[in-house]
Amino acid sequence: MANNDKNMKDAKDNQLNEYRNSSQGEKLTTNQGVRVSNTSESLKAGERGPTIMEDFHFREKMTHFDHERIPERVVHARGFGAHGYFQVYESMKDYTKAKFLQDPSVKTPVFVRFSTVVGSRGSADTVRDVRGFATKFYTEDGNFDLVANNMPVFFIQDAIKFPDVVHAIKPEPDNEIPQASAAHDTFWDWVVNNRESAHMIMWLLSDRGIPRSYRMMEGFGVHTFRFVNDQGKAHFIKFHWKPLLGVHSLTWDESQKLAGKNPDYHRQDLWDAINNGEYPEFELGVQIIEEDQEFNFDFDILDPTKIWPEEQVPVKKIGKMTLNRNQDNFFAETEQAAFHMGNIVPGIDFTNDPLLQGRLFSYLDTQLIRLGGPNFHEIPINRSIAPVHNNQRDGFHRTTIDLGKVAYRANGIDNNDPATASGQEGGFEHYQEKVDGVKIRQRSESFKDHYSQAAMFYHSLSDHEKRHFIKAFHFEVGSVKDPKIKQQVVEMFSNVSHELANAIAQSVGVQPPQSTNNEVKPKMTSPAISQAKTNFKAQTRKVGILLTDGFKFNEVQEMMTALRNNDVHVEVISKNLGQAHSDQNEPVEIKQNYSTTHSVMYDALYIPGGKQHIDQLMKHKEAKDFIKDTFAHAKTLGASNEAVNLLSQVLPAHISLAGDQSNNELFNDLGVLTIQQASNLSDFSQTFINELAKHRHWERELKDEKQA
Ligand code: HDE
Repeated sequence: MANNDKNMKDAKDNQLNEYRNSSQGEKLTTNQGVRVSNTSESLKAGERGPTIMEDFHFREKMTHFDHERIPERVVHARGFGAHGYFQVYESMKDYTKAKFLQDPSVKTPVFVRFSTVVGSRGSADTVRDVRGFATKFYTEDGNFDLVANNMPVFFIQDAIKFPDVVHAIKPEPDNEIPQASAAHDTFWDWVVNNRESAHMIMWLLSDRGIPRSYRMMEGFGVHTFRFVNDQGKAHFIKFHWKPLLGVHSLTWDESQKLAGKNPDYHRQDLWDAINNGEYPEFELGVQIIEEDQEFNFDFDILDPTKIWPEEQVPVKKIGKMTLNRNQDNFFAETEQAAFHMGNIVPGIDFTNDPLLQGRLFSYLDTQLIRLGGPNFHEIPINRSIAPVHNNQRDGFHRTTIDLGKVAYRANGIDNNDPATASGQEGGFEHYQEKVDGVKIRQRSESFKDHYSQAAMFYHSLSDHEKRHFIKAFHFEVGSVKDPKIKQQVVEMFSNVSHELANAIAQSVGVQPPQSTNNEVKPKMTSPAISQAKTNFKAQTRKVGILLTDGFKFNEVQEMMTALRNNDVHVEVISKNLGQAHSDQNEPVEIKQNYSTTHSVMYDALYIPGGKQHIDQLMKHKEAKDFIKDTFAHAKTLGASNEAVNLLSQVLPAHISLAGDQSNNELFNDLGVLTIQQASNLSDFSQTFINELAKHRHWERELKDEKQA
């Protein structure tokens, strides 16, 4: 593989191509290439007789099947991958000598695996959880793995506690309940006894825990790393991924319904977007701190339970990743992908963050059994595109055929090859940090403040985010059975906010906090924590249209054309699949019936006019449920002409509709758009698209609550 190949994307694709295998037009064979004449009847002694041992094809087929499963990852078991490429915006030479961060014309191939953490491989995508965001950069200097999450802090400060937090959050061991959920006694018992988790709990129970899409989440490297330039000068850095579509979340009710209606919601969304050519894009950002500024902050910059507030240390956007190719085979690529914190390239280096240090051990170790031995780097998805030469040999599933006799160093027979490389020749040289200390099992005093940033988080949320967050506590802590644990949660979070602690106590049936004067007053808020000021776009979102026979064709046509011109997807839904016919008998294709879809699969809903069609919809309970859920989940909802009557019937108490208005006047009440006596929908459809771009109309939740 030429090192000077500018189009590195093709380099990985070409490499994978050597392993792709299509059976189209081929004969069925055994694994030894022997053609098989019959694979549906085993070899028997007589038609009704016993199966014969000699049936080598039966034995091979069955043995392979019996061993088709490998252990799932102990965490991040459920995931989904995609290929793409990364390009730096301008040379980062002043900060790092990493080759993939030098030349804007170079496309470095990447493979990304998104995941949930707690659930097993078959669990639902939309559960409340941290999301993994692991990226393998196939650089010309070898593989660099950025193994990130969608939250910037972690539960613990020292890796030795990882088995404890994972045991606590996983299903309880006596009955393996609950699946993919933190809402149970052992987890909250662990939280109240491990208060460094306070800040991470804030992120987990916020809307960040239920993303709308993998395409709409941020990624964070969490730890403090180093960039090192070719002069050997280092800077402390933190990595960020910023999605161009903005950061958006589901509502809790929606995420629960989706878990049943479509457990594959997130993977389907990613797969479809890439297939449709709507390539998800993420900008890579870095926060940079000079080495001599290490102690200038009121938190320890090595503490993984702390963020560097973006208002204090801005995120510099240095490049962009585009995901443009779906995997060919889930098992071969997503399942066998092996990420490792130690996959690092010259120009990037570690720090003494004790969580990072422990991860350096765990990732390599975990692959040995999962992937069956030490040669998992030879699995196509894990292979570097930079040449690999060393004296490591043999082991399970070795595929490389190493030539020659020599597998040791120092050697004279082969001229001491393979030779080591100096720093100038691209050899990895560890940053020469001075380390001086006594052996000690103790945490630094500077890691002891667990509440300041948790309080900063709380006070940085917008009103609707705070409401969602408090409700998340009601569910999570309300699901805990032991009143003692619930009380301890209230006491613990009274350090963050008494308003919050009281709201939890009231809902989960325990006493308000006993402590007084313990609430931490944050020195600052960090608007970047909130999702309220993210990017808002209508593109790639999905709109449902409810139809039955007798609808007004021009209304549907106008709306569909406007949506499609804005790269919005449209699906027509009715009671039965097939076609619906307009009042002038024009046919429209029905994509989904009430059983194959649900309101939670859409970002917005539109209902056109037409008397006969609306009379029918009024009789469909499912159509009414569609409207109620669209409304309750704060989504854009549009109705034209006769459809306005349907909305007034389904949502009588909630909303001011154009029912009282007339004469083609567009009425917009918190994203519920209505118009009557309209012959032309051009303004209406444009407003519908603008409202759709807002993602949700959260103020509607307040109105809903007041009138409930
Ligand atoms: Fe992981 N983590 N982790 N983790 N992690 C794994 O490695 C571990 C942590 C993250 O898509 C495992 O290959 C320890 C932080 C992602 O394949 C395992 C500690 C962050 C993935 C492991 C942490 C992560 C993993 C399980 C505490 C965000 C999925 C399977 C020190 C920065 C990678 C595997 C994929 C997976 C260990 C904490 C992200 C067991 C010991 C912090 C995205 O090795």
